[in-house]
Amino acid sequence: MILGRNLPKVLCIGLILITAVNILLVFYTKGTIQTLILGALHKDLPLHLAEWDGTVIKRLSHLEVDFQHLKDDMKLAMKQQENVNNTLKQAVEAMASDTRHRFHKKLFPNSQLFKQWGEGLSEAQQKMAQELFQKFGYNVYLSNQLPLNRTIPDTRDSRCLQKIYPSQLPSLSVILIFMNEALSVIQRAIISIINRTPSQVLKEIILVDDCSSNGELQAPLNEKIKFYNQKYPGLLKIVRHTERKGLAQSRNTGWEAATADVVAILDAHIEVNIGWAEPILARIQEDRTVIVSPVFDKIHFDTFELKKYGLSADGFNWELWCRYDSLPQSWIDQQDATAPLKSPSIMGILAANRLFLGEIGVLDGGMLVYGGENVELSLRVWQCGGKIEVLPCSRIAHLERHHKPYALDLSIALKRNALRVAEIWMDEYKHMVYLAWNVPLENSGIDFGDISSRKALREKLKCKTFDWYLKNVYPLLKPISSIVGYGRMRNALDESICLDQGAVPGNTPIMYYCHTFSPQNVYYHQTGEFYVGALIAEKNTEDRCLTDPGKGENPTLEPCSKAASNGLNIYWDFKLGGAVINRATKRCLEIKKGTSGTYVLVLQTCTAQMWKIQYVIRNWGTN
Ligand SMILES: *[C@@H]1O[C@H](CO)[C@@H](O)[C@H](O)[C@H]1NC(C)=O
Ligand SMILES: *[C@@H]1O[C@H](CO)[C@@H](O)[C@H](O)[C@H]1NC(C)=O
Ligand SMILES: [Mn+2]
Repeated sequence: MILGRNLPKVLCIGLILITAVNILLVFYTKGTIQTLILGALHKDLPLHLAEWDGTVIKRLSHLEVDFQHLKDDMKLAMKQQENVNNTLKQAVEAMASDTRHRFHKKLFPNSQLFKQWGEGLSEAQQKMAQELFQKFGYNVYLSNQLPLNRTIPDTRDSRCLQKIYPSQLPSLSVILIFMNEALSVIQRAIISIINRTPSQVLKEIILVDDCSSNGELQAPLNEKIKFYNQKYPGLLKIVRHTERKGLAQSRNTGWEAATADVVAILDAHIEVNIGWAEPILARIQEDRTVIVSPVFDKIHFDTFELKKYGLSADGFNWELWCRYDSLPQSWIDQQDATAPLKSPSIMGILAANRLFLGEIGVLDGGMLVYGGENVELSLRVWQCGGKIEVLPCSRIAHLERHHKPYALDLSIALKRNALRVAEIWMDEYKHMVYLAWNVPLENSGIDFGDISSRKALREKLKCKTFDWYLKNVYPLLKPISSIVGYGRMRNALDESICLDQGAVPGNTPIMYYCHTFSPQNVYYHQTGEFYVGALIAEKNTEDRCLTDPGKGENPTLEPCSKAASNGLNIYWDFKLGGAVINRATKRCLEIKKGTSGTYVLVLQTCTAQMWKIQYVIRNWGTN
């Protein structure tokens, strides 16, 4: 499960906004050019057109009939012309491209599929491509045309090519799990595995179908399997779920069917790269307790082109969303680009000694749909005596979907799974997951299922504590124990509006209509700080604190520890249902009617306004 590289959500939203503005600008510019040129042809010629001789202009009017022909003529004319005016040249290009589009009208100008791809497709082809894209979340139309055995760039560091691996390596079962994947994508995965894995180690490829409804994954897939097995007897197996069981249980099904020394449990929308298996098998042969992850490259959902990703550790935040973390200094200091990289977590795809993975409990079958099962495995591996490493010389290209058709809102499943992980593995730090998701600690109303057997497993394996994990494996996460109230902050004058972090980028908090997204998360600390916005609680990134700048009537948000060391006014007195008073300036956080008649957030002499915060920890606020 890969969800973007190292982009905090805030940054993501910012980028989306910037992109949106850029798109608008692009359209605006193109529109303007078109208006200019078409206008120029129909009305009086502007100055720079008048400089051209009549022939060229006559030719211009023919553009719509046969633009390619004319473009050549234009080029000739331009060569003949001494002082070619660049502005006009560009305008002509724009018009030529406009004409091309008129031959094949863009039917879905707003579809992400056609932003970088699809030039020259007929309307029927566009319709088909768009329909497949909606259904699968990637460009199946293109996938169906690309060779199943296509080559992809070798993205390994050159030093990987010098590595020598033992001639005797453990045998390998590759497990591909899928649910309504495109057949051509699955076939490309299979063929990449057959072509790029030493045949003496590749024992089997096990397909796990999590109850796909797609017709082409029934008989047609069976036919393909038969076909491959004629060429490679017994290589392919398929296990089909008769009901949908989700990611974790599909991986378990694959593990149960596997028989080789090592299992590699992969998604079916991948293409393994040259030499991917040897580093994995050699490392697991060396140490049976290591769970390994390859390095991922990205296959673009629209063009199917490969983008090389740099090496990074696999991590997660307090919501348990996975993400990429920067390389630890200790790894950099080794100065060996091929050295295994100790990693707090896996992204989802993994390889392991089959028996060891069984001993520690494979995957938690109680994790539903998608998300969090990778963090659950990771905590279990580390806390129960194993380790996780990313192997720089093993690379797998992974198709990053534009959207996941089976779960339009992934956060619902992840939230539920995250609470389950917290309850089983995170001991006295589990509140951090509840806080990050803005869920009450008691009676959350979220059913994370029966955890007794997983707790018994933890007991049986004599696993270490989450405290040990934080200190020894993932010190980047910074648990906080001083938070006493959290959730939405509402003023009694109008409870339909909530304290909100305001525009990003920007540091001016506002009052805004209450919603359920993290920009309205607020965390009040016993020590007096108010964090506003999504909870971060990490060593290298600061949460933002509500601040009285001391002058003017607008509060600000400042990076907390920097603000503290600069002596800014970030400490507030607050009791549930009472005023919010800055300890240094004695001003109150209040709301007042602005010029437009709506309430705005201000700092002013206290008028005894009352605030409430959604959830309370311990007995805070009652005394
Ligand atoms: C093209 O013509 C316009 C209008 O006469 C002029 O403003 C512009 O500088 C010219 N561009 C070039 C590159 O000569
Ligand atoms: C792919 O398969 C075709 C047909 O078997 C073959 O001609 C071609 O050389 C193969 N390409 C690669 C890159 O292996
Ligand atoms: Mn995937």
